Amino acid sequence: MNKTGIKKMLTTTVLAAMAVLLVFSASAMCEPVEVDVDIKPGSNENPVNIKSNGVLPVVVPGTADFNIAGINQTTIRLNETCEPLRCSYEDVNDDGYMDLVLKFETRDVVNCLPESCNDGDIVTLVLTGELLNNTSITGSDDVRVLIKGNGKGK
Ligand SMILES: [Ca+2]
Ligand SMILES: [Ca+2]
Repeated sequence: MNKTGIKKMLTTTVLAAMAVLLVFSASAMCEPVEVDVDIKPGSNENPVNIKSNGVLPVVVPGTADFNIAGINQTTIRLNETCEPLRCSYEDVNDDGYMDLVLKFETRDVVNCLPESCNDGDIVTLVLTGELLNNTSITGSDDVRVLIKGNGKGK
């Protein structure tokens, strides 16, 4: 093989490699960005009384790397179907970064729990949405299902 042949082969290889890289980075862009989700800030157990008529607060904390102002609030859903009642900005955990505070109607959240829930069950709620640049975001937190009235919570 002469020099031109080798050069041609190398160019083809490089082009092919670049094409593969492009495809890879394009698919990486479609992957949802993982965000932190804190249901009921201040509580680790996150009890949800299914008889409650109250609201369930869900916080997406902002960080140095993640500005919550970039979230398109109208796209946010909990377990695919629950729409937040209202959204506000507040530095809930007092770390200097604004956090997104979402309030969901507990009734709505209960409706998207599995039907076979038992008292004390731990259920993962998944929050999904989009950023203003259409990048998908996703995050989750667990709640503890309370079915019997035990006087705690509302
Ligand atoms: Ca919590
Ligand atoms: Ca904060």
